[in-house]
Amino acid sequence: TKRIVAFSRLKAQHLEQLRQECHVDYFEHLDNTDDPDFRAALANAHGMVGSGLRIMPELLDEAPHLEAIATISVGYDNYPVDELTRRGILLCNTPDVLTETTADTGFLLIMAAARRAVELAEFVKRGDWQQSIGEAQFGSDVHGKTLGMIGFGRIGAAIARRGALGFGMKVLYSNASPKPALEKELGARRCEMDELLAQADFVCVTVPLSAETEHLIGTREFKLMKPSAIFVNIARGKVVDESALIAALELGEIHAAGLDVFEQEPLSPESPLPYMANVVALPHIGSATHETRNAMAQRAVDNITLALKGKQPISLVNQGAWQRRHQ
Ligand code: 8YV
Repeated sequence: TKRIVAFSRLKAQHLEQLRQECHVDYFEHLDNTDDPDFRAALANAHGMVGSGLRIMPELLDEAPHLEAIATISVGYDNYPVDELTRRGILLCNTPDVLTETTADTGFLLIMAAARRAVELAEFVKRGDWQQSIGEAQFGSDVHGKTLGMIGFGRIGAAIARRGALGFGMKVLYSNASPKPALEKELGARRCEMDELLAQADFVCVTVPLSAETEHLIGTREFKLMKPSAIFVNIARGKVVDESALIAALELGEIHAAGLDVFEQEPLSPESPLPYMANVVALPHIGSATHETRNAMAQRAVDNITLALKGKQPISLVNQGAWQRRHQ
């Protein structure tokens, strides 16, 4: 029987499904890969399932039998993809099942930041709602405005769909490849990122984190945005130069921000971001609903069990590793 290391909390039903096929070394809480029991399990493991741990290329030297990894996330910036492919180790992720939930979170941030929902809910909680609210509490409209999507993949498109079809928004996008079907469906227009930044009322980032997108948005980009712009990040914190974002908010170069992701997670206690009145900060809840986290775990379990049986997993990141193993 094959051996699997699982390093995230799994429901009994998922653990059970894994145990029907494999021997499972289960680490319910693991903060880093230094744990000696984890290392010992890894030395014999054929598969690995989990999320939230950074897997360094050197760690693979200690996992000589590893055939496949199933991450419980769509993003795979925590994994050394090229090194995995070189070694013929399959990397599987969980796309599609989290698209709509994550897009809901994106729209939640757009709405909350524009209408100042968190700040004003706190105002009510403090007992400060003594008379009808005035201009000092007004927000900005969302409907009919221009939504600029940086990245136009599955999640970006799902946010744009909400904006265009539900809120009559005009959609601009910057993306490596054109998306003619979405242009037709949503009336979206592809443009250079600089043009998008200058025109959008809402700038929303949905690109995956990679060497190319690290600090894609920094001082220069914030200066290009309208002073009334609302910036939303549901991708990865490192796509944005966070000190440039803080400066832009403080200087009034942009109006507000809605953030689900940060350069450091959990957020550093020193970060001023959650305390700024014009910032809505969430603790990386993009996909965090009961339904969707369940579907993600199920997908990861299906991926790893298929992979360890020598079958093509449902969502494979590195096709090159498959070719290395099976040709
Ligand atoms: C994950 C996410 O659940 O899927 C992703 O890429 O960001 C979240 O949905 C999170 O990364 C888990 O650690």
